[in-house]
Amino acid sequence: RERLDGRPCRQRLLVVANRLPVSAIRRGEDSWSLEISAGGLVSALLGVKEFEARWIGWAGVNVPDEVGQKALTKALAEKRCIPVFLDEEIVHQYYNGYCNNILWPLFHYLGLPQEDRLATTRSFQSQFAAYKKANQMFADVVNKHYEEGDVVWCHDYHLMFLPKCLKEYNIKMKVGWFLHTPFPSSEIHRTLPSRSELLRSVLAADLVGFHTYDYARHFVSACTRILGFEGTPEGVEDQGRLTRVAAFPIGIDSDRFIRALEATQVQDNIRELAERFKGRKVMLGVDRLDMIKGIPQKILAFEKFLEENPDWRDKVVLLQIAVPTRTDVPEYQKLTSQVHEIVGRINGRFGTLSAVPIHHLDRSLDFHALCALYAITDVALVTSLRDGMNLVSYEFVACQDTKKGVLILSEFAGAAQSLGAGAILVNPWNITEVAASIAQALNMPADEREKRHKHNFAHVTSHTAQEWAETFVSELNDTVVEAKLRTRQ
Ligand code: ADQ
Repeated sequence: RERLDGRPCRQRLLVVANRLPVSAIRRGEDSWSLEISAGGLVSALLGVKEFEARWIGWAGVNVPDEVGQKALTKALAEKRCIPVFLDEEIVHQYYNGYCNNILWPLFHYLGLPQEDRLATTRSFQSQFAAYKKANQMFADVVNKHYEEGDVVWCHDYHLMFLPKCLKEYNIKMKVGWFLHTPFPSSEIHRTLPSRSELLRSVLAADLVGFHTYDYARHFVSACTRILGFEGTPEGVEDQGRLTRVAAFPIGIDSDRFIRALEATQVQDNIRELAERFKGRKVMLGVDRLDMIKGIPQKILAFEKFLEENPDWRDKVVLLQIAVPTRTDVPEYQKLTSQVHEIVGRINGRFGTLSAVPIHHLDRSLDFHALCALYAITDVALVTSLRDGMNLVSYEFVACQDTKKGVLILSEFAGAAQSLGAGAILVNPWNITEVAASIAQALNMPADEREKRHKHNFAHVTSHTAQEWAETFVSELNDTVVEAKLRTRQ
């Protein structure tokens, strides 16, 4: 394609994700204020220079009226975002229901919901119907904005039905799909009532990507065992049609963190924090408050460490920053109370009039405050029970070039594959082992810390988010679109 002035246009990349990277607040009948949320995906794609990215997704708000929808569409267009409008009932059934209550726990090995079987079956069916309907609504918007030559990159477990919907519209559309969570063992995926339909829909894509080789292998096994398709070194093949399947480990925009450490605001914050925790080693946890992050297990391991190491009791503090998410879901409310109860008990048990061993904050921190915390930390504790990758571990390493602190990392986080050589790897379910790792980390000699940090820092600064996005998109561009749909059901 060429512009009117004859210069070639950059290829357009349509990024489709459940949520747009903005928070939208309604100011009046036809006015909105928008704030860009600088997540990993946004900075990854800002770094991809040879493509012109457009975002398609839900803005996270219910806009039932046409005036509001028009105004929001116009405001979003300035940020290169295109909204998909979902009503409250669809959001309830598709997002809270099928995505967060069924797929999220299942993909993290927490199984399907265990309530009354009949009720579960009924709600399962209506939630799956809503999931398909919502995916079709995303597909309608993509199709409306698609121009020949665009590439379409679908993200995550919310949109597993999308590749098929898109190919039904236009078989020549180049479609990639990337999963940010683990893909579980095929034995786990087999329990999902809609297992085959979802696999077939994903296989309609030209390229399917995962964070690790293991997740890619689990996906291929699910396709061979459940659908009877053939697994090949390139991906999954059926009746001559190949879907490329590969690992594309995500990274972070490490320069953004390294640069932030030089900002005056961050330097001031670092000095303040160092003063406040003078004489004590700082341990840090930063997680969304989600059952997959293993927060109760982490805190119990810290308690065991304090129990077994009385000399450390007034010399170490654990800062646990937990951003509440999905706060309307009962399991998440239960988790919050459980964490509060454990923290209260441990602080009551080991606290003194002047200090407590655990500071637990139920909130998000802004970027600069987070960088300062990462920088003053001696030991970071990432104990996810399962985690697609875990970017907190990467962010911590990026901010540690002065201090050279230790990373304790769950072997069930995708990051264990990349940062395993520099971190202390643990089984987060084994509280005794995690407690022993805390002691090992706090007592680690400086030369060993330095050696481990160097390894991880080299990885985090050379495998960036930008490189991840570029590799995925250029590989997607290289796939040959086979203009036929699978016919086998
Ligand atoms: P998440 O489950 O959200 O992502 P993670 O990869 O750790 O997990 O990313 C969380 C992001 O939120 C980080 O950038 C972190 O800085 C930020 N964050 C977390 N707690 C915060 C707090 N209290 N205050 C401020 N910021 C906070 C999903 C998958 C992961 C996968 C990513 C990317 O579950 O496994 O690594 O997508 O693919």
